[in-house]
Amino acid sequence: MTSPISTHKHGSTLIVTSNNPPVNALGAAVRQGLVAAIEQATGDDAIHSVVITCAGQTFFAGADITEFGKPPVMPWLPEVVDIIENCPKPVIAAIHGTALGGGLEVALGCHYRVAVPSAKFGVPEVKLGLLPGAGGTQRLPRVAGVPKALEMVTGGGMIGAAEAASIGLVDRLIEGDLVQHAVAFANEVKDIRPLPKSSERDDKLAEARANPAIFADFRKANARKMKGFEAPELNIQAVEAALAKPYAEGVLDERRLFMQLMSGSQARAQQYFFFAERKASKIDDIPAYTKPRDIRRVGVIGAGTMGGGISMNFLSAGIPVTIVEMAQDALDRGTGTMRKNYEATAAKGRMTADQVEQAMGALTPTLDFSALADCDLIIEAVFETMEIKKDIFGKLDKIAKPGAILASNTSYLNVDEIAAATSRPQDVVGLHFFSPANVMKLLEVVRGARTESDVLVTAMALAKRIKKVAVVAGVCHGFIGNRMLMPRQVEATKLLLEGATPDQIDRVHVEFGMPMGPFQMADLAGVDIGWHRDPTRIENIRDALAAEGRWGQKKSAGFYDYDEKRRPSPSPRVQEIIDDFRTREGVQKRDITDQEIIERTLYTMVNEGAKILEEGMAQRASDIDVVWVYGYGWPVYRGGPMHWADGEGLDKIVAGLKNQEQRMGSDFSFSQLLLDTAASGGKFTR
Ligand code: 3H9
Repeated sequence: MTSPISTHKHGSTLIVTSNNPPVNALGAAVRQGLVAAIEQATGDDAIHSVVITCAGQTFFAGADITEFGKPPVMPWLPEVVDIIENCPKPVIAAIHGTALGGGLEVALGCHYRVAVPSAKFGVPEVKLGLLPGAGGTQRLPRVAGVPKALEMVTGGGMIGAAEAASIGLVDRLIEGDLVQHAVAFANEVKDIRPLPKSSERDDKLAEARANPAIFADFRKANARKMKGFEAPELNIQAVEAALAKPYAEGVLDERRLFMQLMSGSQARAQQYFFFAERKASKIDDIPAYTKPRDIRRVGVIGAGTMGGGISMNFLSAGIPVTIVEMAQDALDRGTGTMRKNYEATAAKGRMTADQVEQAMGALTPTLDFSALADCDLIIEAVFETMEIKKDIFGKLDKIAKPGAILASNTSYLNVDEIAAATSRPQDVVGLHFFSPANVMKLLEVVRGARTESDVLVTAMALAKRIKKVAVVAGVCHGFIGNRMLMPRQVEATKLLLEGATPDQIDRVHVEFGMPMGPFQMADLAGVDIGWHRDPTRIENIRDALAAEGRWGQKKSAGFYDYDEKRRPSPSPRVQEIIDDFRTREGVQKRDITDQEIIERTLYTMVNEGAKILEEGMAQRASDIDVVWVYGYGWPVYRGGPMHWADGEGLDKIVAGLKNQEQRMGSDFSFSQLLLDTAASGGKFTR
């Protein structure tokens, strides 16, 4: 097998090139090739300097994640980085694309770093439940300073080349041919001794030592973001070691902390999720050569919260939008909200005033439905009523140009029935955005019985363009996400009658890692959503709350009471309503354990997920996990409901559900797939 590392001499410089598509991951062959190249440079008197560069789209994007969990192949990356740093001749990293994780660590092992202005730098290990384990937690603070290193290792985000240069992570920015300029740079520095080694620097550590509260302050300021995750704290501890100990001891701490993380369930879940997310974009039964349709202009019907949010996605990506409403005031309100949202983003420094104008300038608001005629994709985002949707699609059928994609943002309704209102069901698809649509990353792409392959491929490609993660769902009530929410809601509400409080149920969910529990979510979304609006018709607890105007946060009263700062507290009135219902229904009050709440609200979701899978409504179990992590905030360190269930043990899930089967009554039935997989000792996701 040929090595992905090749070398050639250019004068007295040895140019070392990695060619390991797609992202130059630092797999075993790359590591071996790098060591051999450094040995070659060391042993050749005619060589005075070394340039390490990468072919293809990017500099090394990190260790090869597919090797994790397999028997290690030597040399290990930390050793490789040390070998580079100990090369007696200057080594220069020539960086383009993304220098990430182990890739940045290799660059830090080099004596100098030069980069093109578009290059990006980061240590995303924390997103895989890890820390930069090839000396990165020790070298990065020495080079970039402790505050920046803390931000980078715990956040996992990227910084641009200009910033990298300003903090000393990059020695020179290069316009023009990267390798040619890197060689020129190498010639400039080839005689400088001693060689600057990241591991030997102390100036920036000394700055940090002057502020003993630096770590405590950082922990406090970021506590909310890091809650529940193990990796950020261990990243901090590793940087603390860089400050407190000599380099040689600091790396030992780094190694110990790295191994601790690597052997934990969070790292397993987060690495699983990395691949799950990438798999979600693939549709198994559609050939890779299927070409997407060209989308140059998007139409959106409805300028409400959803329509506005959906439009913003396209505008932000530079795709013009025509937005249609029925009345001028609704149109003005909608476009006004969009502008306000953009301006709020600009105020936070995440957009320039020019970009706001550019985005708003690409919006065409109109009351004229026929203005949609030149759109390549039209997304309907109006009331969740089948009759209205059918009427709209009937009208669209008459005005949309041939080949235009007609999409519905429905969250529950039957996309096939909507498609049947047109003469072109092959062009109809569901595009279920999650609220707030300009923020939430998830997009459920609902595949109708007759949806054409190229329509689906277009939807998936478009999702990428607007920076969403798309998951394909089949036509069923609530698709993947909302369908799994239903059994959770049913059981959570029954648990109130049986003796649990909203507070207890929500606490169990929040402790599990969800951003909020079912009743906090109801209060946020609006208790009145889907309510029949007849205050005399009180059939359940939710009806009773809605009838009293307890519509949730917007009314400062819902399942909780809210103060003027929207802080919730348990509501005596809600408890009265629950107690009344209990008496009315003749339910016996009893103590509910936290475990029962988990079994009835989370195990039931897993069961529903298994049904979705066995009915073919999701392509794969990992897609269900992607929906729950990106659509509902399922903690990524638990991988998603299906991965979590595998970790719990499917036999335990089945046993828990059997325990509760009688209490759940006719609301519950087992998924045969869950029973069979558990019985055979199988798993959904591994
Ligand atoms: C690490 O470095 C640990 C060390 O500190 C310590 C060691 C001791 N490995 O994302 P894309 C695949 S941990 C293997 O769609 P993009 C990916 O699965 C690592 N495979 O492209 C996909 O495969 P497929 C720290 C990888 O252009 C294909 O490449 N580094 C790796 O949208 C294309 O990926 C990271 O966490 C990998 N490291 O984005 C960086 N990376 O085509 C992770 C990607 O079969 N990577 N693949 O589905 C990324 O963030 C993005 O891939 C990147 C490109 C920004 C580079």
